[in-house]
Amino acid sequence: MSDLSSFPITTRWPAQHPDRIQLYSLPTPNGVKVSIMLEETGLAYEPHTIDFGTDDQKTPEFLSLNPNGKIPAIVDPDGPGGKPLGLFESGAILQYLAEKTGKFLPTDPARRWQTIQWLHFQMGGIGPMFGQLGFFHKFAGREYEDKRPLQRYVAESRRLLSVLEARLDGRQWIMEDDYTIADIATLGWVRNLIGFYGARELVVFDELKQVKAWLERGLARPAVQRGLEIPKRP
Ligand SMILES: N[C@@H](CCC(=O)N[C@@H](CS)C(=O)NCC(=O)O)C(=O)O
Repeated sequence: MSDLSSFPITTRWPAQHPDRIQLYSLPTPNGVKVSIMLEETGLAYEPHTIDFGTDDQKTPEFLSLNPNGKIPAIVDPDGPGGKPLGLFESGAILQYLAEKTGKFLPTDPARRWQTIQWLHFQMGGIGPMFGQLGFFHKFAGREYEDKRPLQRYVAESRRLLSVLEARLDGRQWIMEDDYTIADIATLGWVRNLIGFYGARELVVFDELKQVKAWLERGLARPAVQRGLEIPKRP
């Protein structure tokens, strides 16, 4: 039986199965990366819902695991050397889980680095830009009179999508025949942009034939469908 008592987060969200990976999350575009990955790999895990409505992510217990106050975060009772490991930042968690299982990250060194490169393209480009577009189009920023920030993030999001469109030309996944953590990181963000954020027309999504077909392929995967609903919303 694993001892997770050194992780204060477990006092607020107790582990029923301390031998399993503990996931603290919500089905947002960053959150679902990890639940999809856990579903794809088949690793045993226990999800805990972090409710933004009650600012769970700002509680001392959550901040003890992620001082940045954002989901997703995990505790792996069986980390390196068999010791428990806590991790935050979805890109780092995806890479960690890929290396732990030997899945969704090519072993060939050059292809491995290219996958990590595309993962960072999502982390540093798609995530932040689409997120700001969401703020200025769907959330509080919608009320701002000055439309230049919205225009800036729409233009940047379209540009990033066109980079993805070119990459996917003639490829079924970002890394050709290998479905990888780069796809897992990006799928939820593109789905969210045209779905929840309501920006389909704004980014002229229907012109992006390759991205559209890739998104459909991704969303057809049963593990993706399950991961998109985990943890349960409050
Ligand atoms: N770079 C971080 C970003 C995480 C992030 O922004 N998470 C959002 C949900 S998608 C969040 O927790 N927001 C709550 C808040 O900011 O209070 C990662 O990829 O893990």
